[in-house]
Amino acid sequence: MQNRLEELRILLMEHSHNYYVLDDPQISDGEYDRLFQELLEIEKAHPDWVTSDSPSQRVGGAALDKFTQVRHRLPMLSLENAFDDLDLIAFEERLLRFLFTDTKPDYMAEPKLDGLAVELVYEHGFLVQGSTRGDGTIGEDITAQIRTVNSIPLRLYKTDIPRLEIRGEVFMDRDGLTKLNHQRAEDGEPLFANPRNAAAGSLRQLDPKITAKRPLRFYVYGIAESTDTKCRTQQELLEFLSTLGLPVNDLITFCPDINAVINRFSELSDLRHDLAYEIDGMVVKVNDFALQARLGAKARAPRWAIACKFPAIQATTKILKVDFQVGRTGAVTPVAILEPVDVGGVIVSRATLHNADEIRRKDLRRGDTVLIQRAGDVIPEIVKAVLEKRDSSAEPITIPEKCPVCSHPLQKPEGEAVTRCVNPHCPAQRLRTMVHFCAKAGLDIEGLGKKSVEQLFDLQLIKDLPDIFKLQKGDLEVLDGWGEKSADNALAGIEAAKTPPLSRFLAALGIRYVGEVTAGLLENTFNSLERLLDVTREELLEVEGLGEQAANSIVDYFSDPSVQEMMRTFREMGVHPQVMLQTEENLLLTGEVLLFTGSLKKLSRTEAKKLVKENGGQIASGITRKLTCLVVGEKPGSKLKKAQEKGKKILTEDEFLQILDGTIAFH
Ligand code: I6G
Repeated sequence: MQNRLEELRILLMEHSHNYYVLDDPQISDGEYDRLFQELLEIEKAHPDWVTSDSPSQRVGGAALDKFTQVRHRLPMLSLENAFDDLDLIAFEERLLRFLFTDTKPDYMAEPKLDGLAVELVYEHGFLVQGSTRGDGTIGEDITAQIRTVNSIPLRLYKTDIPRLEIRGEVFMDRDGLTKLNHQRAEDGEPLFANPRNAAAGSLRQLDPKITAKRPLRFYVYGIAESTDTKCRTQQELLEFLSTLGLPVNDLITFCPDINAVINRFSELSDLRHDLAYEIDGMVVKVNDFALQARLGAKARAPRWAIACKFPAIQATTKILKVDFQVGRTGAVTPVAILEPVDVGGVIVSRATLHNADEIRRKDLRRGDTVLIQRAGDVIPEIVKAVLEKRDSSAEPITIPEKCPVCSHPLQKPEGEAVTRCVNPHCPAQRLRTMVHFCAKAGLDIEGLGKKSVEQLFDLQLIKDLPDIFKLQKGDLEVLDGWGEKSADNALAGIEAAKTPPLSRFLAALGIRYVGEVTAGLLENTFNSLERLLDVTREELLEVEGLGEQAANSIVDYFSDPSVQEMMRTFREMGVHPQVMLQTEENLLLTGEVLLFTGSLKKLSRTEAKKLVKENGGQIASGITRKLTCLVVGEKPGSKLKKAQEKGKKILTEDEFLQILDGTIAFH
């Protein structure tokens, strides 16, 4: 009997694959149902024989209280965008420059689905986890919901791979979305504006039984680590994943060169309206994994792939009025309040006008009819005024002379497009800084979203950043919209935010020109917050990747007495940013400052510098005091002599590579 159960599981798995993945059913629905009933009866008689890959386990288990977080073993990156043929050519040129070669690569081109990226983990062929992309590092565990998607196999055809982290897109096709929205309209529920929202809204149901009723589909696009299989190219990988039973989009094509990529983009632009599902562009990938590995990734996106987007969706509407918003850095941004209009399924009622130069360049007036556009998730923008429709009541838009919030005179520095409120005590700036500090891009404090921070600020419960750490339960639970539970939740979030990674803390402070990447450089180089309090401009300029604007801004910020006082208060409140030293310590070039000179034979300069950074080292700007080692290629020139005179360590290119592959030691 147990053998029959295993036989039924496999039979049903194959028929389900034929139906949902290959779109080629081999038996009738009635026959499938009979096999399924037989399986259910055996499982009912022997509940302990039910396995996680049984087709009976798809229907959706118990509802969850909340989603738990999942850290992706390797980050789920995003993709940079291209918009036309020229951008694609520029993409190839960048690749060739980086690789220091004239040999052009071949590519794979795939339709870009308007869905939700997910990771599926298979251990020994069994699906053990499904998660959302989240912020790329941490997503949500949606295993129970993922299991209900019929085209996602619960068990792969091969079970000899210990662990495989599959990445792909869950989406809803046009037919599925139309039917779902029809039903929602009948039930008086709000409609989903696009397939992406429908997929996300369906997967983020705590009750997987609801997800099971949604017509979700899935296509795989890759794996987390290309070396996990023996495949050498993206093309081989997709063929291999297909043999495992995973659904691979049959419109993915091999392109021998960038011209073929460009042709394919044009073909897909024509084809897109006839497809059963919505696509918003095409993803292009360098085919060869060895080249992909050499190209590596930037902070958020791989260098070897790009998303080429279809032209934006446009509509016309009217500028009703213009508001002026004061941002975190005092920048005053004009925002057009529009007559609400449907742009490709999304109702748009506001659009940024950016700054005075942009308004002048586009000659926009209050009362104008304007053409607006939206590209994917991008904030809508005004393309131009429809001049034929302008009437005499249209009024010029001028930036106010005084801050709309604190009335301090505004400044527009020579050569800059932005008008700024320079009053450091401007409440709008303080509020925006606090919102940023608590938000996802900052310390990501649970329970302190934008609305709550605005409320606490309005009530003067928080006036400055450290005040966040002084909040008491009694302050919060009595407020409108709060209760004991939400107060406890926020306080737990605040407590957890007291020991953030230093780089996260620095990015959260909202120092101009200090985003995630620069904050990372500061953490790696200076290793403590205290060290930054008296950092000099010269020291900052020695950090590779840190420019003059950022250096000036950092010095100005930390030398300000009110900032020094704020840092003291943070300490008193128990806020201690942490430095991730343990991984750094283990790296081969930690503490070393290298410089390359002469022509390298095996590496391009960019690759060489990247290797130094990946191995914990820094790059010197010249033969400086901090330099610890000069790597010399052919015809090294005067730098070699200078470094020798100063007693610096000298390595050849080969020795440098041998150190990195562990053949010889650095010291
Ligand atoms: O092939 C892809 C399709 C969609 C992707 C991708 C994607 O994001 C939604 N993202 C990455 C990072 C890669 N390929 C490599």
